[in-house]
Amino acid sequence: MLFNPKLFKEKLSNQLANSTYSNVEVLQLLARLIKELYVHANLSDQCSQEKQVYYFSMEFLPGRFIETNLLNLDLLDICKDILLEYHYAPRDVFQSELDAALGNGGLGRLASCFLDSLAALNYAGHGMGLRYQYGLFEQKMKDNHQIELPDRWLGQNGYEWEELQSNESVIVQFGGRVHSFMKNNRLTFELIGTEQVKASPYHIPIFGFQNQRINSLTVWKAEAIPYPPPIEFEAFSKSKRHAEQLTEFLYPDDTSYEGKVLRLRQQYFLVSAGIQQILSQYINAGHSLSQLPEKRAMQINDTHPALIIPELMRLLIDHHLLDWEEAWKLTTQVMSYTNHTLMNEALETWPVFLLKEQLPRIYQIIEEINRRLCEDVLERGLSEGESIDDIAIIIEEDIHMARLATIGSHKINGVAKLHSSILKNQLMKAFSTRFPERFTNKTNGISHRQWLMNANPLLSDFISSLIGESWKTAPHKLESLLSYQDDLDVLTTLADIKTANKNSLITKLRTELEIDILPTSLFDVQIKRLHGYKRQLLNLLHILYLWDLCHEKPDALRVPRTFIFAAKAAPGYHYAKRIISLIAAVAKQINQDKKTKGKLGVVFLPNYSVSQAEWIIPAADLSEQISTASKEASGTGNMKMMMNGALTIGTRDGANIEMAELVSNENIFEFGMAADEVIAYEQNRHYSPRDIFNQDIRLQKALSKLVDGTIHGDEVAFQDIYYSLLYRGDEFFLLKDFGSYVHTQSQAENQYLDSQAWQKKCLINIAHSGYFSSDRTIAEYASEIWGLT
Ligand code: Z16
Repeated sequence: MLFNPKLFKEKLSNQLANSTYSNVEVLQLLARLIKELYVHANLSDQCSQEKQVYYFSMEFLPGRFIETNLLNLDLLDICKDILLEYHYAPRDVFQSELDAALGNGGLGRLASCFLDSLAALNYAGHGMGLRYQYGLFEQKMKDNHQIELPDRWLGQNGYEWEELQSNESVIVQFGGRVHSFMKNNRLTFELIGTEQVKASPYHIPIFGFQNQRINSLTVWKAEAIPYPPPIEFEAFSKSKRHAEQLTEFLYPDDTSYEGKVLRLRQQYFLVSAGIQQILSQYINAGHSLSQLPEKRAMQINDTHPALIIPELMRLLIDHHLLDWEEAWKLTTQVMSYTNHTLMNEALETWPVFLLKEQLPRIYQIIEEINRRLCEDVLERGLSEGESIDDIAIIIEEDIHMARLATIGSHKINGVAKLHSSILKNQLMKAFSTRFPERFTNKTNGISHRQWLMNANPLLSDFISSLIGESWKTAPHKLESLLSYQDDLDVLTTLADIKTANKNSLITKLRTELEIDILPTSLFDVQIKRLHGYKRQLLNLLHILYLWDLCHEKPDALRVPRTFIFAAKAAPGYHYAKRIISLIAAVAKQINQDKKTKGKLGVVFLPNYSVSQAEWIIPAADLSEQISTASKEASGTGNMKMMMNGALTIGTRDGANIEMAELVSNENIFEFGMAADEVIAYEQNRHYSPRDIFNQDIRLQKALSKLVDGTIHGDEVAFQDIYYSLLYRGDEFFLLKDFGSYVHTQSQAENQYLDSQAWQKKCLINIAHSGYFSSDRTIAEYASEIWGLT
């Protein structure tokens, strides 16, 4: 028995008894003990026969590990007791851990929830990512503007959870040229004159929930290869800088694509390092390559790691001397690809010249994949209305990465039913008609351990007091809560827990940010990346409308409300930053207004992060999920708030649709156009925001505030935003959905007045949220994509 809580207890007590420490020091002590007693003690257990899954992702967004790890190792209560015994406040110790923010938003956080569930379900499933020296920028607000500062998450004394595995370093090659020649009657390819970069893996342990499983998240760091002496310092420091640049920064873009060389190099660095390590470990274990698909599976998280397909082909053909057909068969059987967006501006394409220059052999292989695909398609014939340009990977001078990922994978999935269906029937139509069996849906999920047990202990304990603990490993059992939906005591306790969580948030905001929130107000929450399609601006238009209403009829607002926003904008996304400024400006203005004080409040919380979300989500009453239908592939914040007893106001988009199916329409506030209506408007171009504006006095009043000096005291302050809606086509249909949004908001308000009815809806939502546990999602990937048992 290698897991030994007794030893942990003893060592921790001894250490704490011997001297006094700062909170960070205690945190580091805890991490050291966990690594020593659990990870190192179990290293001998590594050469297992079970199938290994690797989740390749340019982003992981774990936030803090301390509580997750203690919970999973069943040390949380023991640890808290010991800390208290030695006069340390557990919360302060835990909060001294810096968030690991190696991701932008939903995609990276999903990857982290998946790692948690893989371990909890006792699968051998690991993450492969990059060890960015700086994570997602830190956001500060200055004069209502977003300022970006570097995120130094590694801290001054190093990151407590990682461990360098220097014996597993590999070399990644860029540039150079391909030398081809005949050797033993075989056409052979060799790269010469390349730039070589050393890739060093750092392992972060991922513990299963009280089941003895330890998986890993491996993050790769780029380093220069030391020159053999005598060192030419000038040349070496230049190549050192060039190499280290590779893993310096996370690109701060979310759902958008920038064709930058450094990003391409990052992507190749990840997949080449990762697959080299996996293959050499596989071969050292004595396995035969022909069995690779039975023993290994790799998931491509969005197209960012799609170069793993030609990279595996390269290794199999050039290094292991397989012929093309064999190599292709193994590659496609091992690989599968998840698509996370259909938005045009996010679909990656790389210019041919860049690949030729940076990765000449990889380019050759892609060209050959494309040649074979097109040849095959033309041989079998195109169907009516189809052109080869709907299928080819290389069109003119661009390489279409989603197509490469699709043709190189045995399964392709979207992340919610609606999204998968549009993926299959529209974006990838030409592929799905030829390979229908490859297309599937895997609706996203979230770790209920992270987002309910850890983030909301009050609710979690209350649930256990009602239905026992089995929901922790079988989250669908939350459904047994349904039998309490008319139990007044239960509903009252639910309301009390919400109030307690709201008060904790209030206290935190007051002490840390000097922000004051009305405790008795409805907390109306929109927390996510700032993006046009997510429509934070629609939320704001509703706020402006209510503000007006309050002035005209002082008792019109029957429920006091606090609107809570948190969002980072990509530094280069000018429009998104303008919306942040507008929200901040409106917040300032409304909060100063004596006439609406006590009725209406707006806060913009700077520096949104996983750990901030853990505070906000348990305190939310109303969850804003208001994307333009068809644009939000899934959403996962929607699931987190549902699980924590908030009601959703949302469009029929992404996973909202499946939430509504589960709880039925009276327990969710749906509004707005459906996806097919949006798509029809986009195609027929008949949408006229001006017509809607002209007919709706509420919109006229709300929008005029952007330009009449009400906000900012400056006539032209937000004219650009005003213009984007009225004269630049209102790309995301805000005006179109405004009426229905306002109407549905007022229904939500009515409902909130009846606390019991509201809490009943919350309970029904919590009860059905088990479906959105990532344990369910991972179980589906495991059986239908990865072939795990
Ligand atoms: C991202 O976070 C998402 C998609 C994408 O192409 C790139 C990034 Cl960085 C998000 C989707 O927008 C969201 O709807 C989805 O829930 C999430 O990925 C996880 O699938």
